[in-house]
Amino acid sequence: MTQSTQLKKIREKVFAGQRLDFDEGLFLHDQADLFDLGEMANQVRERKNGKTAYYNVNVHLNPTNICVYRCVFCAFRADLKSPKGYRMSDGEILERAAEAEARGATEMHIVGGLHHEMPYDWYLNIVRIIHQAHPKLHLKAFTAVEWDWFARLTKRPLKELMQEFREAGLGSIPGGGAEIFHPEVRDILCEHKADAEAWLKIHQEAHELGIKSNATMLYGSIEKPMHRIDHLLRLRDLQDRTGGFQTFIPLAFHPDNTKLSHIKKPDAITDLRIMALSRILLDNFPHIKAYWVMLGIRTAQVALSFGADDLDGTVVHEKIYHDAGSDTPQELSTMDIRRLIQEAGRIPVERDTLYHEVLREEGQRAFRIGERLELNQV
Ligand code: V47
Ligand code: SF4
Repeated sequence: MTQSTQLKKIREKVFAGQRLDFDEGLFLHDQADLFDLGEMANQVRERKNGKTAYYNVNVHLNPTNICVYRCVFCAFRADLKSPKGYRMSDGEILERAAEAEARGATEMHIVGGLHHEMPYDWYLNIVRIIHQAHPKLHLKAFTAVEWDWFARLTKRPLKELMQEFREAGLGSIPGGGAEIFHPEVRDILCEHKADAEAWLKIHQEAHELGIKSNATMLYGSIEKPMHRIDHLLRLRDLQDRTGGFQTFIPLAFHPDNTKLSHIKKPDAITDLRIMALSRILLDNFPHIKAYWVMLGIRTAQVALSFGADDLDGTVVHEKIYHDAGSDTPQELSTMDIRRLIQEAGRIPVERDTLYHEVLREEGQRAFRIGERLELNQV
């Protein structure tokens, strides 16, 4: 089959809502031009989410950066005795949660390092004290790597731990720690932490308990195209079985201050290609997120026409990407986010973590493209 016949066949499948296989994914990755990819991804995006672009009002909390692991792509972690290392007290954590509520946040995104000395109860207590003080905040807490660590610390079954956390106030699980599943890459990036099977099993168990989660892929370090396609299809396979994933977030590697600082950060074209490819291949994921902190505001805006239907949130206090060289602002106001979405020709909708629309004032639903918004400032 010639290249153009193959592309035509794939386009027809995508437009008919049919699933692509590994070879077709690889063909698109290597051969399709940016506009073909964008057109197909946008078709899938609009079929699933129309012209809507979601955002939420959230705050990040990284209770510690001290970590037993040494992932080579990570600029955030610190050794136990390092001057850069920190661990927040309960008081500092509660202060951050009070700040989140005062800003009108509906979500706290809580992830961090695996501290050498802190017991399981320390992590559980973080969720408990925040939930007790601010029961309306949705707590999206701890990546699969952290959950794997909790199971190693306690030697208890994961589902039991998740139940315990849910009773303490856990709402859902973020998508971090997935990196690249394929062992040829994973063994180099992060040798000792939860492997692909463990990561997928943890999300499966969460889904079986009715806990929703997200998924990510770290691209642009040492992986090859086939590793990216393999990663996406493993996620699609689990989603077929559980339906528990809400959002996929492609994460571009940021090299500054990491052991891979000789590698160049992916360019905007790569970012858009991966965004589009993810939307096309992950036909069973409801949402694809253009995480503006990682992409930069301009590329995130364009990504809303290359498959993405979500910009994440106001964020505030982001450390992981800023430690690794991100020059995006520390936060965006909801007014900024709504304006960015409208400029991209999309309809801004504030969502909560589980994608319910948040209506803050009477009539907000009426806001449409072109209107200048003064509402929703927090
Ligand atoms: O697990 C760490 C990645 C993840 C670097 O679920 C890096 O809604 C690039 O998962 N360059 C944490 N990536 C962030 C994350 C996330 C972000 C936004 C929303 C959600 C969600 C999840 O960041 C880590 C790791 O995969 N990461 N260091 C780096 N230098
Ligand atoms: Fe630790 Fe997470 Fe950084 Fe790996 S990515 S070193 S697990 S903080």
